[in-house]
Amino acid sequence: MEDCLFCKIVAGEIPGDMVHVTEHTVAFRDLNSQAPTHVLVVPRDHYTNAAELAAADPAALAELVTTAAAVATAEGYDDYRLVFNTGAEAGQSVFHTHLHVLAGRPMTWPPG
Ligand code: DGP
Repeated sequence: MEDCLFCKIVAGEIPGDMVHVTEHTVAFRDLNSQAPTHVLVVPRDHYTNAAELAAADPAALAELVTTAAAVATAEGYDDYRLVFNTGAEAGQSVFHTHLHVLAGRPMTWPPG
């Protein structure tokens, strides 16, 4: 999709610090890291948010989660937090589905 930042990272048009790549997903480090490990797992195909992806391609949504778990394991963590921000008020700033993987520090609840 034109003018989508994460589509451009998936396509290699903008550099990303890749940590894991599968047929359907790409995982790269978040530029604005909020934890010792903060990785974004995105589908190669463009969907606006997690619910849209789930409706269109449930298997691809599941692969985001299995990829996230593989990333956490590779980074040496059993405990991690997965976050889908959906909508600007919930903190979504890039409108291409992405799963945040956060690990390496204690997580508080409720989130801010
Ligand atoms: P969200 O706010 O949930 O939409 O998360 C978007 C994340 O994307 C945010 O944590 C910062 C990150 N981000 C923004 N621009 C870039 C970029 O150009 N490269 C990388 N690696 N991450 C980015």
